[in-house]
Amino acid sequence: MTHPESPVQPARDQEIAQFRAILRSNDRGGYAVPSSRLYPFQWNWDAAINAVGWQTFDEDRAWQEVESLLAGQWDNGMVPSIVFHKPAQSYFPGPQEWGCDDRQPPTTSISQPPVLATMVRRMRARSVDPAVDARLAPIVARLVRWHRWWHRDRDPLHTGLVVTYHPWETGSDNSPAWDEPLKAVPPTARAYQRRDTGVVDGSMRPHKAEYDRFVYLVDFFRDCGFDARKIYDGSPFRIVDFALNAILLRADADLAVLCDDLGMRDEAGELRACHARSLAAIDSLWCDALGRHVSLDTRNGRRLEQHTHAAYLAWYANLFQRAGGTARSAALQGGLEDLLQSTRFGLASTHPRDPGFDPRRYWRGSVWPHINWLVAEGLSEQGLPVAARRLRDDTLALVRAAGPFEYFSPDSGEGLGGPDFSWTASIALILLAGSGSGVSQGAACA
Ligand code: 2M8
Repeated sequence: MTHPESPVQPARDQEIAQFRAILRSNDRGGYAVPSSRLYPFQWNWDAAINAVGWQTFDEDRAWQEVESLLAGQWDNGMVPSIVFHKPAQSYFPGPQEWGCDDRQPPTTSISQPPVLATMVRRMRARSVDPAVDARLAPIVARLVRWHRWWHRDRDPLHTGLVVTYHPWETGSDNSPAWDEPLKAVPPTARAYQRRDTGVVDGSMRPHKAEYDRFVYLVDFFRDCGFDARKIYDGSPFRIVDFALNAILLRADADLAVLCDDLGMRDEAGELRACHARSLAAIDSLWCDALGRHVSLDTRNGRRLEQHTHAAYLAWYANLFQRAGGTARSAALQGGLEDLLQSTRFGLASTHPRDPGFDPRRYWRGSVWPHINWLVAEGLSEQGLPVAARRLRDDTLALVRAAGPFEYFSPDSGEGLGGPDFSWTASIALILLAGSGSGVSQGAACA
């Protein structure tokens, strides 16, 4: 702990002030945009991370971030990937392309990795508001409806694993893991105008071939009238993303505890049943030969074996609690060590040995601060503090040297993508406030 009069303290205070100022400048009134020109709306998992960032200095504003996101929830429970609270021209595709411009507020028709319940549990544990549970009750009720939507609409055959229909829904949009399944998606035949490459250099963004397919899928969902069964049966892209399923598993356990705490016993039981089924099912994604879990293309049963950051979320999801878990955790630690040693800064989102690796192009190799933090949280919780420390230290080193960019080159440390990025500032605030989740996984999954 730093002594109050130590010369380090003013520098730290200055840093904290800088990161707070980024959140404040990206605040559009109850929600923060990820980066003002590149992403001028509220994104789902960004909002969850930003809420934790806000809570380091403004708890009321933190809960507003959550409430604003949940205001976009659909009647079927889905919490969309983007809530278009106010119009802005600098982003494509907007609410009209999604076919959701008549909703209030307008949204997309897909979701994003459900980290929110885990973040809300953490926020409750750190709350200084004596009336927090009154504020939480409607939030938790909405979270329960969202999780039900995942298990019902995205797992209609009750396999225990949820599917996703769009790379944007995974959050790791152009990961090499999606290259193969994306080949089954026809490129759109219609003209469209990208906006992202007008804001950041095209070498840091997905290729046109990927966007042609991203747009095809957006149109396909709209043309299906957002009918859950039609989309499940007909979507040319239908994958089980290991990262998203691991995040949901963890979030189900955390939401069950929140339900217990608020006296929602039936909901807690329902979530624990989902959790138990998913925990058994996710085992099928483990690959002994690789020593890690992989994703799955459910259209053809093929495993998506690219070495990406996703596998390292297994600790965060507490997947090694069962028989044989210790050996698997050791195998995964070997993979992590190898990935960390392969670049100057960890955690590269794709291993440099993977043919799809590109250190500057978005999810094909760059380091993402929020992924580092989630992985580090899992490592700490599972008693692996050395690797956790390495990830936290690398993250702060990158942000300090290059500034709070969207992502970073794992080789040069160059800041890439959007500048003054909200969740990067949030992660820096969280790391500077001290590590540890304040959440015990053992209690969650008991
Ligand atoms: C990126 O995704 C959006 C689409 O949702 C885009 O590229 O236009 C991803 O990095 C995603 O994970 C993130 O939530 C979003 C906003 O930061 O940007």
